Amino acid sequence: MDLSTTIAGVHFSTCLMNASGARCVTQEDLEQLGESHAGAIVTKSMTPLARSGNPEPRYVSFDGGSINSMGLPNLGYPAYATLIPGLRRFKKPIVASIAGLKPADFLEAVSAINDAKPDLMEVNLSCPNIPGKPQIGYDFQASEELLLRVRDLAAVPFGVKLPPYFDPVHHEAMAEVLSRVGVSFLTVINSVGNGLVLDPESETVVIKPKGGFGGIGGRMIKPVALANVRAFWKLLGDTVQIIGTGGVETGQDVFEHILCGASAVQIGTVLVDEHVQVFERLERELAEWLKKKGYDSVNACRGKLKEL
Ligand code: RRO
Repeated sequence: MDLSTTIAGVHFSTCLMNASGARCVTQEDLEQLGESHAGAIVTKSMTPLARSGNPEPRYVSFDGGSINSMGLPNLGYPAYATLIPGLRRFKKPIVASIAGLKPADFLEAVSAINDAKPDLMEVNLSCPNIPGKPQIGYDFQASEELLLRVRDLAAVPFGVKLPPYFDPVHHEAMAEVLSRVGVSFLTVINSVGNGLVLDPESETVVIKPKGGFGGIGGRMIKPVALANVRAFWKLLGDTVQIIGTGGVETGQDVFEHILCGASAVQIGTVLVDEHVQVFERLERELAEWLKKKGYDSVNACRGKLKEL
């Protein structure tokens, strides 16, 4: 079974990789991804300065999903710029995730990371967890202005990591921004921002930052993720590759993302739960699904969802 894929002209030997944020902050995390069956190494979103993130507890998984308000804990881009060349020994694509608290942070990180030559950059317009900083992806004009400046600087192909949208008008508006800018790929979706999970016994929220509000991931967000993959695939076709993220626990979930139009799939909550061994299981389960449905590759299945 051919599980390989191509994103922005870069070949991936399998279409499964970590979602930025899940087990990818430290050198050890990144090396474990390198040694695993993951098809790529995606870094934690990086900012100019190292950050320890929000106060704990800040990540809780529960039956059906996870809630997080990590607050961008990362080593800072200078550390990732130093680490990336060493990760090349794993002979798989390296995707540098770029974030910031203000536009200048993104531009600084893009310029610095150029020299480390990651294969791709994923510009994160959708972190929901910085108090007082709205998700840029919900402001179409601000997104376009930032991406145009990134385009002027980036020396490798770049894509965007988007928040979930819940209205076709918003999918259309963002697709137009992406087309005008000429981004190479998109990753949809980031966590569903500012959900609330609580413990009725103790009558308390389960995470500390922002009064308990945080990004929701895992099984319960799959329909939202699939809808965003499908909406953008229908708007953009195969001109811009889509990395589906959200709600993937099994090979069936990966298969569903690919049917909707995803060229690759990222794994978040279940990677945190199961560690990097999850990639072998998902690879096996995806191959079984493709075989059962008569496809010989990920490519052959992409976008084949039927409508009634
Ligand atoms: O670090 C986080 O709190 C975080 C980020 Br940057 C993100 O993009 N998505 C998320 O769920 N958490």
